[in-house]
Amino acid sequence: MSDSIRNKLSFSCLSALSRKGFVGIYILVAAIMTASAQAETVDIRIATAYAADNFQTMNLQQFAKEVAVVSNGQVKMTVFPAGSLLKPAEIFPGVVNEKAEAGEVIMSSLAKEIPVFGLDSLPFTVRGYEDAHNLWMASKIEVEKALTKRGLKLLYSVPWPPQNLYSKKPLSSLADFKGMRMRSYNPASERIAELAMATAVPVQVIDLEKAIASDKLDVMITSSWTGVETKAWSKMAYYYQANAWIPKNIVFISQKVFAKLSADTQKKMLEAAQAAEKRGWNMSRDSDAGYENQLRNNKIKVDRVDALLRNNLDRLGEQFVREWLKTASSEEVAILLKYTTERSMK
Ligand code: PCA
Repeated sequence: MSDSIRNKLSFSCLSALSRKGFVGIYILVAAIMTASAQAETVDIRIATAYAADNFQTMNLQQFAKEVAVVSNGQVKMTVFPAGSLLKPAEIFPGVVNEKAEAGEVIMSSLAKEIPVFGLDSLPFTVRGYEDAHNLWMASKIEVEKALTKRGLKLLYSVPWPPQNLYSKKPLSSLADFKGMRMRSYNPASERIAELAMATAVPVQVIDLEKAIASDKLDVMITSSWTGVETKAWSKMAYYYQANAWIPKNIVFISQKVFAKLSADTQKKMLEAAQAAEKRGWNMSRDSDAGYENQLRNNKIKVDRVDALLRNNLDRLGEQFVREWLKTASSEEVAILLKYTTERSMK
């Protein structure tokens, strides 16, 4: 074999080899990239107490979907509705203790453990959504601090429609509540039952339809939405627009889990959360009247509160706030002051 032929052969062998080598390296790099992309996929289970077709949960689902899209599938958020991952009372401690990566709870249910959350259900303190939003703006920083202390990060917060009174019998003064079985779902509704000389009956929303239908309750405070979802008309005949409070759910994630995401994904998740907050406030506000109509269509008498009962409720609310002020921290009082001062200037 001539040298030139030998050279040619060895060159083509070498280049074939190096092509093979290149392909090999390419495959190797691609495999590493895929593996690391797979390793970066973060699964986030979100626990909520509310039913899949509730507006809060539908909004949460959409948030989860949007996060999947903006993170190019790297973050997979799965919503577990109706207490299917953690029972309602276990959701908050469950995320703190890493039994789920994220959760949604109604803030005021934790008013005893986290006093600043109690601001959210001070009776008759907000007159409507605008007030509720101002209260949220005044309290958000302290709520975030309370979550940070527990290793959690706030994603967003959305209110339920105003909390109104459902009753089997007509209500015209506070005296009518005496001895009634009144459903409670947070310390505020529990204390109101006590102050009204009713008996507080704690019932989580997932058990509420059954509790009403099986005649365990005479009166309850909740939203138009929850009244429709629980077919309150099975026993309740009256609905009074008492506007007790406009309580908010918060959606939060474990800080540890959040820290696993790239800075870009974190930013995108927070943007999607902001959009969810805005969308949720609109869903809540815009659906309330329609849900009250559904109550009417099912023969519940929807009415305003009569003057005497209004007066009684307002006094009761004042007593509640006086009690709250005795136990509130200076930060909480400052929030209330900020909110009431700004409100009085409008
Ligand atoms: N529905 C939930 C929370 C507030 C509301 O409107 C409930 O009744 O438990």
